[in-house]
Amino acid sequence: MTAPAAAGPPAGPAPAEETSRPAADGGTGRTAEPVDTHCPYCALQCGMRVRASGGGGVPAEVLERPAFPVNKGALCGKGRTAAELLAPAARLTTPLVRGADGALRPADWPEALDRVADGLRRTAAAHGADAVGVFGGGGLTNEKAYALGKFARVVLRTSQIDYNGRFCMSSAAAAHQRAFGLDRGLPFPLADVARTGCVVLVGSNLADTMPPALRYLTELRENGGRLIVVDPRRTRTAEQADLHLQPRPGTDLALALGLLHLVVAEGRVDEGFVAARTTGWERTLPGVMAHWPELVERITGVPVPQLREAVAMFCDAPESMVLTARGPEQQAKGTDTVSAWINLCLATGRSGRLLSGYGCLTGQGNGQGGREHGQKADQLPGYRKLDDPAARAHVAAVWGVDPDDLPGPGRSAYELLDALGRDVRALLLMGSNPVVSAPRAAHVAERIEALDFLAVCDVVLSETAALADVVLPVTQWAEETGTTTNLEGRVILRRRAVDPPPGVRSDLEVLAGLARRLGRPEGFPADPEEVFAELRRASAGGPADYAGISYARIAAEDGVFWPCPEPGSPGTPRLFLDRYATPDGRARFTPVQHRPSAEEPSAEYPYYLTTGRVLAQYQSGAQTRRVRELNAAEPGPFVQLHPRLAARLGVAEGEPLAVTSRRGRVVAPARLSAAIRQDTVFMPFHWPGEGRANTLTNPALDPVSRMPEFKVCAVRLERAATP
Ligand SMILES: Nc1nc2c(c(=O)[nH]1)N[C@H]1C(S)=C(S)[C@@H](COP(=O)(O)OP(=O)(O)OC[C@H]3O[C@@H](n4cnc5c(=O)[nH]c(N)nc54)[C@H](O)[C@@H]3O)O[C@H]1N2
Ligand SMILES: Nc1nc2c(c(=O)[nH]1)N[C@H]1C(S)=C(S)[C@@H](COP(=O)(O)OP(=O)(O)OC[C@H]3O[C@@H](n4cnc5c(=O)[nH]c(N)nc54)[C@H](O)[C@@H]3O)O[C@H]1N2
Ligand code: SF4
Ligand SMILES: [Mo]
Repeated sequence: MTAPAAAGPPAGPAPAEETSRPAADGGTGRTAEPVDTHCPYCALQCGMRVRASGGGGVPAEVLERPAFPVNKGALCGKGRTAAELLAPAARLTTPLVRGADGALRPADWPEALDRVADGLRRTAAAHGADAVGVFGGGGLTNEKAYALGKFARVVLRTSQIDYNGRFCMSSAAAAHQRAFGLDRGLPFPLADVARTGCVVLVGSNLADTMPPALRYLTELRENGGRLIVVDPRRTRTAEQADLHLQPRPGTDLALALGLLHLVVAEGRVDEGFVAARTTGWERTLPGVMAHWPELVERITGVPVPQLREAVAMFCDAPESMVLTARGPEQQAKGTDTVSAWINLCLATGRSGRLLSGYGCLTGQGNGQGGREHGQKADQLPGYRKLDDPAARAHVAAVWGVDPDDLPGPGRSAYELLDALGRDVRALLLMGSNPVVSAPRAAHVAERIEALDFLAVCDVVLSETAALADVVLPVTQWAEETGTTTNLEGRVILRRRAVDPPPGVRSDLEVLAGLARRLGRPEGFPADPEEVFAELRRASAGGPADYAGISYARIAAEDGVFWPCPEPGSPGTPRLFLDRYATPDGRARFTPVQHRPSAEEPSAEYPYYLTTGRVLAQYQSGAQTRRVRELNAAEPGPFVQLHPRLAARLGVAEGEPLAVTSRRGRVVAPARLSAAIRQDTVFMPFHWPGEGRANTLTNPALDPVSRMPEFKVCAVRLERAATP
């Protein structure tokens, strides 16, 4: 990165003194009572209790919270060890600024915030407001996501904001909107899964990615229900299944069409439901009929008898569900793929009624709420659309600005990262580590380094933060209060249980300090409950309506499901039972056709690479790689491959294997397993460096959702020389 201009005195108004924060423990350094809160990591948002333990080392302990209904006390190893990162030694405790020598050095908060305000202001002055970008995260609380979106539109007045949720569930969100007129990951509580008759789990490795949720699949089978898992690997989740379909990566669209073809051929369409509650079936049928079983077997590799067995299981059950996760969604045709699975549900009447339906298993801690309140490029709070004049007018009134002053939609996440150092020259990043997690990561790192100015808010010095001109150390889950919305659409409350170390501030305090410096002191409170009160008003009347939800209600009711328009309304655990959120109240079929992945194996790159997760590491690993127990369980990258493929390549267990795609080359130890297809290798993406999976991945984007194709690219494999 080019060295930032030396920070002059801020041109904005002189900052008032920044922060006053009441101590959680009344200043004693000890909190006697454990506090009910939630895990910092995935979308299951397991309930837990945290007790401040005082003294040095790890300042808190994580306890079970059996009364919380979703996880009923169970936690995975990540949740159990989450408190380790609260220790001052494990994280950042002072702002860092890049000095004239090019190295990061400690700084005090006023200097650091001045530098950020100055960097953003200079870029906007020289290149226009849209030369300043903002990148957020689906792990941020609703309050932070809301404040970040407002900060971009009102203070920076830039259209260039997006977030890592684009890499996560955006294809399912787009397909949800298309079919139902509304996007809530699960339109029913997770517990319904245990009571339906058949679940098709498409590209989810729940056993590793949401372990406490496995109980619902176990209960399903104990209740006599059947489980079908669709995954190119025989995962721990697939091992639970009555039927495991093991398709080639990137062929889920053909698979869903093939199943629906058999539904039609076998006369199992629910004509009454289709007539009464849907539109578009006639237009959809020809595409379905074009995917006859033998063709689908050729495309997917799934034998016809298995297709028939799956249709029988799905249709013989009185009720059934399809749940998708990243496997089918993180494809350049992810939106159409999810639409195809929704079409299957609609044609069989498995939607809009109790214990039946389609759902997406959202991933990040606030993957649901984070996509509702305005950090997305095309969006305003309450899941309103930025290009809708009525939405602009409503939100502008809450923000006290002229609707015409709100910018329009900006670039999607990968397109924004790709524009860095060119059209977008300064970036404020909060809650993501794209140097590890973005597709074609070497290119993204290069773009980030080409920025004139980068500011990163993080709890640790992530690989991306290490490239910043200013790093702002922020408080964490157990040190702050705020709401998240779990994968069910249940709005829940994380509560402050311990005091943060001196020297860190909350993301909300950072935004307040920057807004003040940039001449917009009002409208950016640092108190989360105040932000939430405004979010309620901004979301009122929108699709994701939080107006009736309060911190007090959440605490009293184990969370409240949106939409909840009035304080007196009960919230909405189950959507679409009477009508869909479309203008005519009917669900919409979408005609879709199978197409190949953006990159298919060739002579030069003969194998599929797919990527994903392991149990003990979380995302870019910025947090979990710093936790001893987790790191011991999964210390580094690997390439999972079938023993027969390994034999052909002459590589043994643990030996370094080079994996090369059109974007780059990585080396990681081979991990042999008969659980994976022989034409496919799998790499987890949690590590930087030589074994970074995203060096290889293809940034081909879905035309609707702008989701990159993390789950399929073509690679070459070679034994690497042992170092
Ligand atoms: N331990 C752990 N848990 C996590 C996370 C984490 O990083 N670590 N992250 C959280 C987040 S943000 C998310 S989004 C979720 C993700 O949760 P999941 O979607 O369960 O996780 P992945 O491992 O990305 O992908 C799931 C499965 O998709 C399969 N797959 C690969 N390609 C294809 C394909 O073409 N078709 C099909 N049908 N399947 C395919 C993979 O083999 C893998 O087993 O996990 C959340 N929970
Ligand atoms: N190859 C491949 N790549 C993928 C995927 C895949 O399946 N395969 N999955 C994609 C998916 S689904 C996702 S969700 C992304 C996730 O990838 P990232 O966006 O990189 O997600 P994290 O690693 O969770 O990064 C969050 C960062 O924010 C910090 N942080 C945590 N909480 C807070 C907070 O409250 N405030 C602030 N300021 N910072 C905080 C953490 O320390 C960490 O550095 O990766 C995507 N990348
Ligand atoms: S399953 Fe997810 S929310 Fe639950 S403890 Fe593990 S990481 Fe945390
Ligand atoms: Mo995700």
